[in-house]
This record gives sequence, structure tokens and C-alpha cells, in this order.
Amino acid sequence: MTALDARPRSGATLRFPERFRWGTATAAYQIEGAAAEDGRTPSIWDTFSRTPGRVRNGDTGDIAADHYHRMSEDIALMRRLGVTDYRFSLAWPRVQPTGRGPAARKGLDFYRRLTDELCRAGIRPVATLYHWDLPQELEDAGGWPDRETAYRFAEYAGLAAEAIGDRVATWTTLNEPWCAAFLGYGSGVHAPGRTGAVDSLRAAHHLNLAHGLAVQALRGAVPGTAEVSLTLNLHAVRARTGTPQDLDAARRIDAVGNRIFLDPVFRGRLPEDLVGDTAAVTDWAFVRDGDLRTAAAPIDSLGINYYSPTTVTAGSSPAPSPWAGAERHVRFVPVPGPRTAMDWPVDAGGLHELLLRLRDDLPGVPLVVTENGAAYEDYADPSGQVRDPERVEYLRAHLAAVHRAIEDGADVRGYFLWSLLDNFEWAYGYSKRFGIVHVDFPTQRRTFKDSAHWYAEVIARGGLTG
Ligand code: IFM
Repeated sequence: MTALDARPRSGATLRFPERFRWGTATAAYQIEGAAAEDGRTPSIWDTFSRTPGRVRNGDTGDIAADHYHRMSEDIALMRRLGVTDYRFSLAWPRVQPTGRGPAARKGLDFYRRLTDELCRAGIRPVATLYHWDLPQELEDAGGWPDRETAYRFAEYAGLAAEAIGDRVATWTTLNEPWCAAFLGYGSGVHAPGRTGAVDSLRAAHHLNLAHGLAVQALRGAVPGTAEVSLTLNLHAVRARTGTPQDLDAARRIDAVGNRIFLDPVFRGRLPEDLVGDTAAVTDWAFVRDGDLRTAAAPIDSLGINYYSPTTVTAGSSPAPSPWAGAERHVRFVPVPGPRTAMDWPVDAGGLHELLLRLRDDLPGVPLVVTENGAAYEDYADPSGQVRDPERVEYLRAHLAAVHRAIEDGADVRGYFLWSLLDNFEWAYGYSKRFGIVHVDFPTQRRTFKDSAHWYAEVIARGGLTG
């Protein structure tokens, strides 16, 4: 029996389970601004965005969507949407400015106010501890390729839990550690912009270790009712053909893109094929006894961020590549069909595939779609409306895929739309808009796009009309 079987069906409506969580998601550096206020110190993204040529148009997160000063207004937007949950991240350099030692009271006060106001609004706070803004001081000391960073992260997790642990419903240790490790230290297109296969693998391992240590710190500090989770951007990887070479290319990406996190966290081991694939790069001697057991500390759910699938064939990828050990064996193939403004294919089938794979591989682990959404070229028309029919279509198709996965037995507990607001889209700066609320950055005026009105209706109905 699936979660849907118990529910009455009404006509063509795709109804979601009664307790399904409906949310939106954001991240600190992408929306907060106030980069130098109340004791916050630079993170690797402040440094990176100030480095000429790294971020489009030289954009930075200095002001972003000014959420630090407009938090109440933004919670009012969430109330209008009717979301049950809000997923945000804490800025580590705001909470613990040097990445070591005591917390900054004013920085923590911001998150106290945010979580208080969310609770008053009846919205569950879902807090992510790391969405890529490593304090620059820790990067200067070696960053994620250095083991010490994992211990620093656990200390920071403890400080955050002590301050707001009584209000946060779900804690997510890391957001998309694949991006932090492989875009940050492999291809260098994300902060800190380093390029090195070994460093990217070391970073991935230390992120797994940091996750496990943070789970322990959280469990010791938060009420038993709080959930502890991890969010991965799993790759829905498809082989272009069924030839052994193409299937091997897909296996390699699955190893270094997915199982490098899934296996340590859920099975307490490294994927054997990954160790073989990367033998020319490293002997993995940086993995110490007990690390994988630590990484496998039990968690309550897995978050999945999904935007589009990936198709691969045998070949090679341009350097510097984020695919350590796979770069000379795999070529990424563009597929025909609709694309978003990021040039990412629109294909909701990939989300359904991923959810069923996790249903099979991780029985008993509740799943949450912690990010899904799309960037399009949005603008306010002369009447002040923001029409975004392509985004509505994208969201509808992906929510229908989630519904289908639940019907097929996947235990999906919630969906968080990325993103509440237009924001700083990393190396693309403000040139890409993912929000369902339009932000006019010069005035900071917020306007519901059509997709926001549509999402509010979906939430109110508890599902989609067929
Ligand atoms: O904006 C990002 C987010 O920070 C992490 N996941 C993907 C989103 C879109 O690129």
C-alpha cells in the first residue's frame, strides 16, 4: 500500500498525502546580503565573487535580496503562499565568524528571530548548516581538503543547535556536498576556485566526515523530535546507448557523482569501483579508521535536489573537470528538447527515476525533494505582472513526477520549491532568476510571479488538477 492509497481521490486531481510538506527553499549567501554586518566575516564566496572574472558581471552577495533586513516581509510572502515549511541556511561566518571558537551573538540573534517568526507564522523551520559559505579563514587554513575543517564544522553545528535547536524542525547538515567538493576544488567554477582531482576527493571525504560528526553534535543537543538529514544533488545519469562503453561511462558518473556520498552515509563504506577508477589519482590514505563509521551515523531522511538528468557516452571531458577519475572516460551529451534559461534540459522523468532508485536502494529512508525549480527570463510587464508559464509547466510536470513516484511506492514526504526569491545564482550572479517571487534588485520590490499564485493554489488544494 502506498501513502496515497488511504486518501480519497477526487476526479482528475493528483492529491498528495495528508501530511505532505509543502515548502520553498533559499540559502544564506544567495539572499541575505548584509555581508559585513553584525560581525559577519568573509566567506569563500565573498572572496571568489570579488575575484575578477569569476562571477558574471562582477556580481556579489553583498546586498543580494536584502533578506537580512526584510526577513519579516519575506515570511509574510511565505504565509501568502501557504507553505508548511521553509528551508533556509545559516551563514557559518555570521554564526562563528572565524570558523573557530565562540559564536557571534548578533549573528545568532538573526536566526533566533527568523525561527521565532516562522514558528509564530505556523511554518516549520528547516535549517541547513552548510550551503557553501565556508569562512575564508578556514579556507586559508586548507579548506575542505584539510581534515581539520570537518571538526570545525561539528563545533559550529553544536553552536547553532544550542542557539535554535528548540525551534528547528529539521536540520540538514550539508547542501549538495558534490558541488562544494567538485565544483569548488575540482573544476574551480565555484568558490574557492581550486582545481585538483585529489583535493576534490579529499574534500568529498571530509564533507562526509563533517556530516557524520555534525549528526553526532546535533543529536547531543537538539530535542528527539527534531529530524536530522542531508541533502544531495544526485545525478539522474543515463547512458546514451546500451553499449558496454556507454554503460561504463554512466557507472563512473554514478560512482563519483552519487555513490561517493550515498555509500559512506548509508552503508559506511566507499564504493569499490570508485576506488579503482581513481587509483591513478589517490590511494585514499586520507580516509582514517573509523571515518566511514562516523559518516554513517543514522539520519532521519534524505533530501534530494533535482533539476535535470544527465546523458553520457564514452569519451573525455574538458579540463579542468569536476569528475575525478572519470574525466578521460566520459563525455556529456546534449539531448534535444526544451531547456531552461540555465540551458538545462527539462525532463521530469529523471526525478521519477531517481526517487524509484532510492526507493529500491535505501528502503526505509524517507525522502524529501529539498530543491526543484527552474530559471527563466522573467520580467515585470507594464501592468506589473510577471508571467512565467514555462516555470508553471516545469513545476507541474515535476510535481506530477513526485506524485507518480509516491504511487509507485517511494516514501516522499515533502517538496521544496527552489526558490522563494530571485537571488544570487553563484557564478551566474543575478543573471538567472529561479524565484517564484520576482525581486527588482535596485528597489528590492517583491512581486508574486504567476508561478507563485499557482503554487499557492496547489498547496491549498493539496495537489494538482489533472
Ligand atoms: O541556486 C542553486 C542552489 O544554491 C543549489 N542547488 C541548485 C540551485 C540552482 O542552481
